[in-house]
Parts: sequence; C-alpha cells; structure tokens
Amino acid sequence: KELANKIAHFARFPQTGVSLRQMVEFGQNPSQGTLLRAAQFLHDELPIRLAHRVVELDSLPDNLNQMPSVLRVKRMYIDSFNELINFPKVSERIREAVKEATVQGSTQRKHLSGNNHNPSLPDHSSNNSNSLAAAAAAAGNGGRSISSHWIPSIQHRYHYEVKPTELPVEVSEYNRSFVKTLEKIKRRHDPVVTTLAQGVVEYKQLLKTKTIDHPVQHFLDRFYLSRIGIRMLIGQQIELNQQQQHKDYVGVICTHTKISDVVQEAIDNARFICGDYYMLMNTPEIELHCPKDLEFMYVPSHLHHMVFELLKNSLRAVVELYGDEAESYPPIKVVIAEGNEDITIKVSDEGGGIPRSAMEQVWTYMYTTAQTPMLDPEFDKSDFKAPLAGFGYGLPLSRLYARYFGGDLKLISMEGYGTDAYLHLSRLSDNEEPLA
Ligand code: W6P
Repeated sequence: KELANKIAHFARFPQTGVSLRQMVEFGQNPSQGTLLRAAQFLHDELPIRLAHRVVELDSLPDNLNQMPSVLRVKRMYIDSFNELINFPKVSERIREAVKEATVQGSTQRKHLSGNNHNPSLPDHSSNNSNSLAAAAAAAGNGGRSISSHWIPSIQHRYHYEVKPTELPVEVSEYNRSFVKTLEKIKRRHDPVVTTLAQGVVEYKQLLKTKTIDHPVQHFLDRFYLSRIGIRMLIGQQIELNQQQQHKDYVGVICTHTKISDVVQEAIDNARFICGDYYMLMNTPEIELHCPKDLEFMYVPSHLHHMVFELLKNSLRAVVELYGDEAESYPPIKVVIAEGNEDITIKVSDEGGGIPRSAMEQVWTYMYTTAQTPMLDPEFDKSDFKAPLAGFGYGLPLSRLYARYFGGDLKLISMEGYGTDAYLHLSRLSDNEEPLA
C-alpha cells in the first residue's frame, strides 16, 4: 500500500525528455563528477518514468491488466522502481565536493540551456537533496502542473562543467554502485517485449478476437516507446562509465555513424538469414545507392535494427512472390538521400505489394510467433534459428525506434507490384525524446 502511494506520487511528475544532442554533450569526456550528476538525474527521472508505466499497466481495459503476463511485467517495473528509490542519495559531503569542483554557468555548454522553460527558475541542485519528495512537499499537493515547476529540464539542474580533479573517491564508488543497479534493472527488463506479447495473445484468446483495438495498440506504442527511452538512458550511463570509450562514440551514440557501412551490414545479414530460412540457391540481390562517406550522429544498433527489419520484409515478399526455386529475383533497391532535415533511407521491393486494406494491420501488434525472442531487437544477436519474421513486432517497433529520435517510418505500397519503405532519420539532433 505504501509502495502504491509512492508510485502514484511519482507518476504525478512529468517525465523529462532528453535530446540526442544533450546526451552527446553531456557524455563527452565525462569526469566522475559529471557522471555523478548524470546519475542524479537518472535517480530522479527513472522512477518517474517507471511509475508512469505501472499506472498505465494498471489501467489497461478489459481485464488486460489482470493477465498473468501483464502482472509479471508490472512486477518488473515495481521492483525496479523500488530499487531506485531505495538507492541511497548522494551524500551531502560528496555533493559539496562535486559542487566545489563545479564551474557554474559554464560558457562551453551554455547554448544548451533555456530552450523550453523559464531560465529564472531557482537552482535546486544546491538544495539539501535532489529529492523529489522535498520538492513535492514544498509544492503542496504535488499535482502535475505544480510539480513540473519543480523539475526544471535537466540541463539546468545537472549540466555543469565539473573539473576532473580533486574529487573524493566516494564519487567514483557511487557511480560504480549506481551502474551496478542499472545493469541489474536493464537485465530484469530484457523479456518485457516478449512477455507483453504473450499477454496480448492471452488477451485475444480471452476475447476471442483476432485484432487488438485502438486503445491497446496505442498503449503498446507508448509503452514500447517509453521502454526504448529508458533503455537508451540506462545504456548511456552504463557505457559512459566504462573505462575505455570507443573512438567516435559517446556511450552507444556514434557521432560519425557511416550509414553505408551500417546499411551494408544489415544487407549482408538480411540476405544471409533469408537464404538460410528458405534454403535458397541464390538470394535476391540488394542494391545500395548511397552518397559516399555519408555520416551522421546516431545509434548504429538502432539503425541496423530498422534497416534489417525492412530488408527482411522485402526479401520475404520477393521470395514468396517468385517462389523459393526461382532462378532470379527482381533486386531490392536501397536509396539513401541526404537532406537538411532528414536522412531518408528508401527500401523498394517488387514483392507484390500490400493490399490497401491491410496497410493498417502492418503496424499493429497482432501477429506473434512461437520464436518470441526474435520480437525483441536486442535478441537479434542471439544464435537462434532466426525466423524471417513476417508482420510481427518488427515494423511497429522499428517505427518507434525511428520516432524516438525524431524520425519516422512510412510504407507506400502498390498492390500487384511492390512496396516502398521510407525510413526518415532526423539530422536535427535537438529533438527531445517523445514521452508517452
Ligand atoms: C512487402 C511488405 C513489406 C513491409 C515492410 C517493408 C517492405 C515490405 N514489402 O511486401
């Protein structure tokens, strides 16, 4: 009961989005002090996001909220919430030490601040604690509109230059310990997508229906989008705390992602999987047309996942249309265009297209297979006998990955001919995370 109250309390605070640019600027050559500040932000922000998800899981319609698998997922979120709010706050002494080493109002990063809120907000970083409880108590009823006032966007509370020198050893100890907790949480949530997918199956059996209605679809979109964000933030913190940083990487973000390299890798993998699955003598060719040396800032694993997913769909369509014994297939064409706003990747196949009436279903979380680990992009690396998934979770999840950094994914189909998929990736890395 007490826990339920805490969750309800945290769920009243608005979530705080972070942009790709902020993640990069924050994570460049971070000192232990900067990492501590990031930890403080996550220590505040993650419980809020988790609490929002618990509340949403609780309010699912049609007794979906009572499904065993939904309850299991909720339990994971509650457990992680609990771990985070029980994780010790940064002690006064350490906070003072970091503050001591902190150059306030740093010029180098100033341009980051003040884009979306009142710069005259008080600075709470020097408060007695980073505690939401204190803020909420001061705010009185803790309602959304009031609490949001108490949670300035992260750059104000957490964005400081921290001189790398002269920090007590407790700072790095705290960081290490917090990372341990994050790793545990991340691992705990690995099976969320497959578990919820199972819940959807149970739900459809219960209601004797083949479709899922709009509210549920909408819930899943938000839920998975939120999961992407949480895992991104956690992944960043874990990576940034690693001893050695890879060249051109800030956490899992690559500041010079060579698009053609990542796409070529996806092409090779998709063709291999396809040939393996259908036992083909010759797998359809995939042509890549890409401006030479095109680079941008992105998360290569996300990019690979999305393109790989599109290519699998195209390959499947082509092979199923022409049969697995065909001597040759019309090639799939990948065109990459560089604009000011977007980098767009078009994947065109001549696999017969999709009937217009089926276009909506492509984006629904309807079809699940027995090999559910494949539903989760993070299981792509596993050595499962990979099914060449049809309309599984691949497309809707890929669209969420695209949207997470301000992009999108669209399909245009000519029934009787083929399908074009447009993957738009925003080059304006200032987009804040979309938050459910
Ligand atoms: C199809 C169906 C589809 C979905 C996504 C991407 C490409 C394609 N091609 O026939």
